[in-house]
This record gives sequence, C-alpha cells and structure tokens, in this order.
Amino acid sequence: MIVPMAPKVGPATERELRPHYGYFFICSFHSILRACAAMSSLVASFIAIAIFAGRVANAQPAVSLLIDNGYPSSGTLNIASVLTQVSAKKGQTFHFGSTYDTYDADQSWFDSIFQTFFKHVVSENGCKWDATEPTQGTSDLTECLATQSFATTYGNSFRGHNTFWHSQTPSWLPGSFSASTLVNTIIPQHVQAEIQGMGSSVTSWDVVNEVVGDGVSNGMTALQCVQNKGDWPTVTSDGSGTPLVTDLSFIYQAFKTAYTYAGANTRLAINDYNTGGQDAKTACVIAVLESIQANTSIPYDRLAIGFQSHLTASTGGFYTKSALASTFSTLAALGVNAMITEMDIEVNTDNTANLRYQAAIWGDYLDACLYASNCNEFINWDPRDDLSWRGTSAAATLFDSNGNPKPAAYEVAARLQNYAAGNAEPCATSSGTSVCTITGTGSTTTGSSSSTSSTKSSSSGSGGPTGCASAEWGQCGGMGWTGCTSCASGTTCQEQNAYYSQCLPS
Ligand code: 9MR
Repeated sequence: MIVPMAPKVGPATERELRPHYGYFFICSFHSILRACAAMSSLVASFIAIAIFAGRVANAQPAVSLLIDNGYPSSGTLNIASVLTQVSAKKGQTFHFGSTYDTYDADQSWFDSIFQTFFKHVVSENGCKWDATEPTQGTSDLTECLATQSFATTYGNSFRGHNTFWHSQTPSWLPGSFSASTLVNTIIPQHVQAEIQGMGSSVTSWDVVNEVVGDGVSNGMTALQCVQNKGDWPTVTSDGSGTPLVTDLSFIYQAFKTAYTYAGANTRLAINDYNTGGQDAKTACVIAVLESIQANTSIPYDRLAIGFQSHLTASTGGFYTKSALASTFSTLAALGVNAMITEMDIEVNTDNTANLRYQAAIWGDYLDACLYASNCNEFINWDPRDDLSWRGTSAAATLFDSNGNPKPAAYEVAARLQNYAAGNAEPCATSSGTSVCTITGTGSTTTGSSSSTSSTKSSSSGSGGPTGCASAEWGQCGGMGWTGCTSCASGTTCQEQNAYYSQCLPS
C-alpha cells in the first residue's frame, strides 16, 4: 500500500493512521524513504509529547476562569475588533491565528472563522519542502501562495512554516548528496526560492524546524544539541547513524539565505516542540539560536524562537506561566521574539472539568504571550477538533468537531479583552483554585469595546512571585529562594531545613 505524502491527500490519511502506530508495516517500496521517514518523525513527536506529558499524572484541578467572571461563555464569538485593540495596547500587531490548507474540508466554516476569530494564517502543510520543491530545482509555491491568498482575502496576515525540516521532505531527499552540495546548493536554492517567492509581507518564517534532540542535557553545545536529534542531515538519512554533516553549517546557511531574501520586518525563527521552560531542550534551542547569531551576524532583533506548544491537559503536560514568562524575558533581553507557533492541548475526555482545565492552560499561555514585550504571534495548530493532527478524540483545539467554540475559545476571547482593557495580568489559572482564583466583575460584549475589572487573588506566601505554584516535590521556599512559594493543588509547602522547603502531598 502506498502511503500518500503529497499534501493534498497526505495529512488526512496520516491523521487516520497515526493513532495506530502501524506506519512501519504499510510503507510501500515506492514511498518508503519519504513516507517512512515522515511517519517515524510523527511517532517520534508523539513519543516526545508523551514523555513531556507524562512527567506527572495528577488529576486536573478545579480552575477559576475569566468566563466565570462576567465574560461571555456562550453565544457567537467575534474577536476581530478585540485583536485590533490588543495590537493598539501592545504597540505592535498581535498576530493570532490558526492553520489552513485549501484542501481542508468545510470551506464555508473556514471562510467564517478566519473573518471572526483567527486573523493570522499558517499553511499546515502547503509550504513544506515536499509541497514546494517536489522536483529538485523546481520551485512550486502553488499551495503555499494559495494559502497566503486566502489570508489576504480576509485581511489576515500570514506566517511561513517552514523552509527546512527533516520530515515531509520531497522524494529526492535525503538522497545521495554530499554535505557540501546540501549546504552550498540545495539548501540556499530552496530557501531563496521559497522566501523570495512568498514575498516580504510574511510575518515570520520557521527557517529550521525541530532540529534539537529530545535526549539533550544541560550544558550541551549547540552542535551536540542538534546531533542528539539523530535525524537527517546529521545522519545520512533518517535511521542511519553515519553522519552526513558534522557541523551546523546547514543551519547557518538556511538562516543566511533567509536573511538575504526575507522582508525587512520578517522574523526568522527556529521552531521546536517541548520547549518553553527552564529545561535542557529549551536551553539547547537558545544555544542554537546564539550559535546562529554568532555565525551569521543576523541581528538578534530579526531572530525568533517558535515554541510549538503541543500540550496535554494534565499536570506536567505543559509549562507554567511563570516558566514561560522567564524564558520569554531571557529572549527579550537579547531582542529576540518569542512565538507560540503550534498550540494544541489534548484532553483525555472532553468532559466539563477537562475542558475548563484546557481553557485555563490556554489562557495562561496566551497571557504569557500577551504580557510579554517580545511575543506577538500566537498560532493555534488546527482550528477544530475533527481536523486536528492529534485526532478528534484528543479534543485538542479551540472548536469542537461541529465548529462550535469550546470553553477555551471563550476564555481566549476573554483574555484578549482583559488585556485590551488594560487590566492586570491574571494569575496562573492552570495552577487551580487553591493557588489562583479570579474575582471581580467583567462587563463586556464580545466584539465590542470592553470594560472589565478582573482582579486576582493568590495564596502565594510573601516575598515570592504571585500567580505561580511549584509542582509536587518542587522547591517552594528556603533562604535565598526567589521562585514560587505556593504549591500545586493537593500539596503543601513544608520546610525541610532553613535552605529548602518542598511541596509535599497534603
Ligand atoms: O499538522 C501536520 C499534519 O497534517 C502532517 O501530517 C504532519 C506531518 O508530519 O505535520 C503536522 O504538522 C507538524 C508541524 O509541521 C511541525 N510540528 C509538528 C506538527 C504536528 O505533527
């Protein structure tokens, strides 16, 4: 059986097959290189997400939301004008959107939702290498341009994903090319054709996608971080251990070319999953970014890190807002943009408690971006549940399979309104009500100018930051401790000695 990888049929087919992990047995001889490589990557992504999600398996806490406090939790949503107000407040355009490809089903729903809710477009598959250079040396931007044209029709902005990825490569790649041909010919030709062809209005490009490994550790060099990935081209082809490239010149070359041909305001991003906090993989992504800057001389204020944010609604399945804020502020100090590029949140069962928890996490991520000076792109990966790469039952998007808004969509609208109204940043709702309870009355009508007075309360101890909670077994106090002094739901902060207090089960 041939597994179609061409974008017009590939995504749907993969979505159907993905949960069964049966890819390796159905790869035909004809498609084996391309299809198996891409599917192995998907499985790898899944495993990585499972690891990330599996750090802790607590039940979801009860959460307090803005939609409990005067913001709409039902009815028609139209946030177009609120997004304009958010941009005015931020002093820079805030790009909030989702994925689209012209072959997606239910065009009329897309026409509507990209006028009223999502105002920024990313092609889910149409700008990837297999779609844009199916024959070596022949650029084909048909689908990528069609997606951009869809964005333009509704006055929406467009971001590019992606110019280099080891997955969804055309059939002629990896191929029998030397490292020199790859770095000096293949990559610059492809990146130039795509970036030049899509024009200067593209807000940002994922110049390289998912180049950092999942088994990295603190202190690794940028090269070690990328070699740890174990995918082409640091191996001859996915699955083969023989190195093709032995340095990062393929990444530098992609960025140099992108910088030469992109618009003057287009940000150039390194994009990856399971990143955002103070962990080894995020440190690696920053190390690679610094290495790119040092080796290309691209100014930091043209660079960005894309945090994909494929999350799970369970404790440990996402980063805390304070962890994100800390990372974003590290990047802000460099002048680098932070972007949420592929947000989705899997829930086990789409019952009310889980959907409220999902809304709380979505709200926290959005607040982390809104209240950061250097975050102005927020992409939700797949606009509704039945179109999600994570499968319909994961209920991982903002809209259900009928296209109706879920609690998370209303909460997102509320967070945007809250920000646009100039209100203080809400506390970290995903910590649960034992840590973060939103109070106050919001009075607003979706789509019109908002006026609200949401306030926050937190059970944080004195001295530490508010609105955050340390996880079970995490530190919550002690001499010199400046982190969260509250603990996750079900745990309490207990002093072990003068230097160390820990969140232990209550
Ligand atoms: O959502 C995309 C799906 O339709 C494709 O089949 C899949 C192929 O690998 O890629 C999905 O998008 C990925 C994105 O391009 C990069 N980050 C991970 C996303 C989910 O797998």
